[in-house]
Amino acid sequence: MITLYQFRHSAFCLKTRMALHAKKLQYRVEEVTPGIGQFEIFKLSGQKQVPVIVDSNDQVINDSSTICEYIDKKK
Ligand SMILES: N[C@@H](CCC(=O)N[C@@H](CS)C(=O)NCC(=O)O)C(=O)O
Repeated sequence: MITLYQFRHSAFCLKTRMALHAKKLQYRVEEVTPGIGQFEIFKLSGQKQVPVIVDSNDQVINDSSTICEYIDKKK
């Protein structure tokens, strides 16, 4: 299962959700609180922006385009 860390109203996060839906992948969403919640994002991914996904194999990926490429290649 993929976990998507996001801001609900972010276009970059919408782009990521659209890619997940296009591939019919199941995922869960963790809504990130702007500011304080980004500390966890930084600990997780080494940078503070969303979207970030964590795949079940513990792969952590940030940047919506990189995430879309990962999702596209995923079986
Ligand atoms: N190039 C990044 C941009 C991501 C981005 O700008 N995310 C914004 C939300 S729309 C963000 O996390 N802003 C918080 C910040 O920069 O502290 C991507 O495509 O994912």
